[in-house]
Amino acid sequence: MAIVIIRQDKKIDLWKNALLRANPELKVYSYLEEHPKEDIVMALIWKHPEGSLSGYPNLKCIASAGAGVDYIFEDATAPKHVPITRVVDPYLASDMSEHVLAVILAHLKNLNTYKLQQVNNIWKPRDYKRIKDVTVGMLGLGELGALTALDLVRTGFEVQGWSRSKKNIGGVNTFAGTNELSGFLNTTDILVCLLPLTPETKGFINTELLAQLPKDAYVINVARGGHVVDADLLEQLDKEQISGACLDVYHQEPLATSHPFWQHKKVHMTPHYASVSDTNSVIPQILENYQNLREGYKLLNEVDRKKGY
Ligand code: NDP
Ligand code: OXD
Repeated sequence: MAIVIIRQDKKIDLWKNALLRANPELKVYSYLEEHPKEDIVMALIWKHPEGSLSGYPNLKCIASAGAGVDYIFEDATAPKHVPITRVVDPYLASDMSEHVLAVILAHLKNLNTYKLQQVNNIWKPRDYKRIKDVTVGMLGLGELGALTALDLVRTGFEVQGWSRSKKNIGGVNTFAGTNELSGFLNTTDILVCLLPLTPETKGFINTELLAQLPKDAYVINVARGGHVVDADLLEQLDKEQISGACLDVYHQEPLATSHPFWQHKKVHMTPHYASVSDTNSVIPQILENYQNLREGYKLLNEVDRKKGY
């Protein structure tokens, strides 16, 4: 039994060393080195090259090293019968919550606008908003959305959330399903997207959705670039229906330098780093699943292939 790590960033050694520190007996390979493919039962992957998951006849688990699994479903050559697992980790959730809070406060206190003014030598005080007067609406109340919502409640915001199935989260006004979407959007001042990217949620943040938000609403997308129809968002920003957007994720990453988001005064960008799997914190669940494979037990954090998340 062995694990192969497949990812295109420079973190293969980081993950390999962390696995071996936790259990020096493990057989762990980088997909870039010579390795016995028939020994591999687990592929620990992040944004693998398309096609790289085929050719492992005994693969029993595709373990995403992050929360998102959309990139696995996008690879038509990835084996369809092998269970997929995702990361569920307290730091992944709390890092996201801290990022969202930082973005919201920067918006309420005009920090991005002041930075723009500063580089242009402009002294111009601007009205600011108070936390208690703002309603934040979370699209998605899963592992990350639910904690972010709770933290925002604790900070003093009015918080509401929308998901596929109805939730009961202390202090959060919850909405579910298509029928309750308009009511949720109409009362949301700051929209935060933490949905998984699936065929149902692709292009979800479009003209029709943005038009249902109150005028001057602010949009934060920390989920996937594919949730947003870029041209629609740009149009609603230019029409002043939307007052600004903070984006961490894009259709193409890194985003092409010619993309209008880069130069847009109302778009604030971060480079898909809102929340990143902490290797040491995540390794125990990977090893537990490796053990589960060995003993034939149920896998932790298995993705529902029908739902796509
Ligand atoms: P989860 O799978 O735990 O939660 C997803 C939530 O979205 C659930 O509440 C689910 O509803 C809801 N949902 C899914 N589909 C629909 C739909 N069609 N209509 C309504 N609600 C829907 O995901 P996480 O919270 O762990 O993560 C969310 C996403 O965040 C990840 O998929 C990833 O893309 C992104 N991410 C981004 C990071 C970054 O650094 N920018 C870091 C980590 C993750 P229900 O509960 O009813 O099923
Ligand atoms: C994730 C991410 O899905 O980092 O974990 O985007």
